[in-house]
Amino acid sequence: MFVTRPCPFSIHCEEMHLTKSSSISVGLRIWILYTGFLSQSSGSPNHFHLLALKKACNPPAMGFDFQAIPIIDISPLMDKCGDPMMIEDQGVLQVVRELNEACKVAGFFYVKGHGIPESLIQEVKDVAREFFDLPYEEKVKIKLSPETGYRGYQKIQENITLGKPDMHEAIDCYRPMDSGEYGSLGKTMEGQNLWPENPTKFKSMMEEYIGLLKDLARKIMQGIALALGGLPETFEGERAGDSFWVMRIIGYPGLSGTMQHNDVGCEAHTDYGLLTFVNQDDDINALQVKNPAGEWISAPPVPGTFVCNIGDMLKVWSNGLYESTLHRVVNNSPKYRVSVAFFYEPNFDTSAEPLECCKEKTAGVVRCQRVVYGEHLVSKVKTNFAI
Ligand SMILES: O=C(O)CCC(=O)C(=O)O
Repeated sequence: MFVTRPCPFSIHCEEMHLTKSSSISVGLRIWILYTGFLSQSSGSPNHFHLLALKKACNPPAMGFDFQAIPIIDISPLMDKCGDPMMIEDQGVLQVVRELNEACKVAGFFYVKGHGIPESLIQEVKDVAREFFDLPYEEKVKIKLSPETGYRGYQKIQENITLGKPDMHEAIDCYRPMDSGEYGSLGKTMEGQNLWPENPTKFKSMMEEYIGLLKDLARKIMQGIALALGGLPETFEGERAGDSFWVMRIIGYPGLSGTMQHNDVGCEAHTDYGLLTFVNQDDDINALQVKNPAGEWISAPPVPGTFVCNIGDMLKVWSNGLYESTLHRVVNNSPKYRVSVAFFYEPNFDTSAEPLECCKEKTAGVVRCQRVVYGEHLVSKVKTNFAI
């Protein structure tokens, strides 16, 4: 469901035309000023820190051809979230700087120090693998269809991206939606999740995981809000306080008689919402990210981390300062690969449009058009399946 992108630029944002050298020099100059300011100030009031943050995070840095995905230790942000003094903490400021840089340059980053128990991260993949190991007759008991609100199981090649069937099977889940909850806007996505009875702990484990991931995402979004020059709670309340989260539990067959080298497990796409968390098998290198030069860069598994990437709605809110980057999955390993992708999304009926603080950074130029998240999601979901 979450992966058909007939046109990756269907979110209308004007591209930036900064040259590499101009963005580096401006960025460096402000950076030096900023770090100088921080080293000289002690006990400064919050607004000075906010001003410094605004300066540090100001210049757009698009156009760098990244070759690797940065790893960010977010533990200072996790510790200080909710503390009114968080923006005075040097550790938090460092995380905010790193988030800003990663979102501008790659749209992708790994997070470590996230606080989700490693045992749960592993168990979630283990129960997913147990489910995919079941006979088809068992799996299809929770079949995805328009009648189930596009929730449930889809077999290999039922998911369509760029008009081509993907070499993966999956269970798709969304925040439950009651009948009539969002009127005609929500009709397509109404429904409750379909959980398999087997493995028996599947539902309870996934629900615990979803609860923790929502909380983690909320905290990282506070850091991203600061990086953009906003207040920590920018993405709460009407924007994403009631996130229409999505989770895909995905299995990619390994190379075999039917699977050829370079068969694509999931074609190139961007994600739709705010922030994605990929929990991937530790021993298979399959996720690839496209850099501005058009090269596919590996996002190999890094134990103890999630791979994070920003989605289309964050691109809009950031007025195109942050990129929702194309990525794809190619499993050239002989092993079956499991990944669990959690998508932290805006509220279903939220209308995303460039934030004032982001328009300031583009001299008032509006680069991205307003988009209603639910409409964007439904337009994608309706073309994602061969069912
Ligand atoms: O399996 C992965 O590593 C990524 C999956 C993905 O990109 C998606 O479902 O949107």
